[in-house]
Amino acid sequence: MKLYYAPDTCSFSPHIVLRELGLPYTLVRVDNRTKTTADGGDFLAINPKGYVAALQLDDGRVLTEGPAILQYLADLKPEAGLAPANGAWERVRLQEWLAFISSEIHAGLSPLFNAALPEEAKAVFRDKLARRLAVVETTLQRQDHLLEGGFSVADAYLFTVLGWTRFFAIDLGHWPAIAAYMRRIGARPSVAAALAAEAPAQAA
Ligand SMILES: N[C@@H](CCC(=O)N[C@@H](CS)C(=O)NCC(=O)O)C(=O)O
Repeated sequence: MKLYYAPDTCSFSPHIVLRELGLPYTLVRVDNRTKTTADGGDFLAINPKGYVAALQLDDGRVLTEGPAILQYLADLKPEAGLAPANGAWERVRLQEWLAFISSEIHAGLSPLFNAALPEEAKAVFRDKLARRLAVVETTLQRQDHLLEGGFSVADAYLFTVLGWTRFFAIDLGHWPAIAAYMRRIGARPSVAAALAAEAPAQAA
């Protein structure tokens, strides 16, 4: 498999999951501005949507959209327990979290990256985000991970997008359970290894 990624983006979550699962894969860096790959390819030929993450299977098929990629990977090795079995109530709970992270937190943070957006508009998104984080905080006050059963692909995704708050001076210390969660997930060997693997690219 090949994971098309860009540093400091949502592709970090399938990267964490690939390492958690110990599956063989190759990382291919994408330049999101030029839509080219580090090996000189046209990224739009891989993913016409023009964004990471994209997962290319060994037979050439390409899967996009983070929540779909995460679940596909987890199901390759169900014994690792990164996603409950399809059909189980907890699987639907996982999908509920993935949808919430995608549409409320990932998409909620995205406007803050937009240099053209005025500060007053960004303040609206910050307020909305704070309300969404309150929901996460309540859950993490009760349990260590988003699912009661333990670490799942949803945690890899949430950890990734909440990591962007450092770019916007959003202090996660306002949500103590989230801050503790970030330290907990950040201490996983898979996270450190994925960070290290992407670090040389960041320095480039
Ligand atoms: N709906 C997509 C969104 C992916 C996405 O937002 N990718 C960003 C990085 S986090 C990107 O590559 N943006 C570049 C662009 O849109 O040109 C998903 O959930 O996978």
